[in-house]
Amino acid sequence: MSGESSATAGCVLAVIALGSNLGDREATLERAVVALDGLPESSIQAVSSWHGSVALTLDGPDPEKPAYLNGVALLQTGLDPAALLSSLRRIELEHGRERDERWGDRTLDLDIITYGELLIMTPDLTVPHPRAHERDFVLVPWLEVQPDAELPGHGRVAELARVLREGGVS
Ligand code: A4P
Ligand code: MG
Repeated sequence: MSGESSATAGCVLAVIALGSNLGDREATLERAVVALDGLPESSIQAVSSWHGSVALTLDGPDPEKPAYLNGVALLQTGLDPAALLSSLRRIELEHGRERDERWGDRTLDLDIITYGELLIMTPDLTVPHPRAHERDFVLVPWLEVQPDAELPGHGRVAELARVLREGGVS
């Protein structure tokens, strides 16, 4: 990873959530991190460990489905949000992602959780990710790499994770 010494790294910190529940999940996630680090004007600043989680489907958690590995990466980038999203979709496709069913099983899912402090609401992109605040598989790995993180519009990530852990509604 090129880290802060990268001469081409941009100035916005984007929080990227990674998930996989098909194939060699860990290898796919590790390769995705390398691909993220190789994007133009971008460098990975930190990567969480991989956390196992029960598949969340449109009908709720489903332990019969293949389990996920999830994690979070901090990416410093000069790409604008639309360019970053299309880069993520390309990396997903390069790792065997097929889109047939919403919240269906996938080799790789890459979501933009935050892009600096920016609020975005276009047909293609909602940032911050509208479901991040209620997902322990996003919040817990995010805290690992950024203990003082804030989710714009929702507050401190540590507090959101605590509420989820204690079974409350955030
Ligand atoms: N899109 C809008 N905003 C964003 C954003 N912030 N980041 C659009 C990335 N994409 C964003 O996503 C559909 C469209 O969302 C994209 O084309 C993009 O234009 P998709 O990846 O094609 O489909 P999806 O992931 O099935 O849909 P969605 O609604 O994004 O799903 P979620 O909410 O990301 O949930 N269970 C576990 N345990 N772990 C998981 O990681 N992930 C999901 C997907 C479901 N269950 C899970 C997990
Ligand atoms: Mg997605």
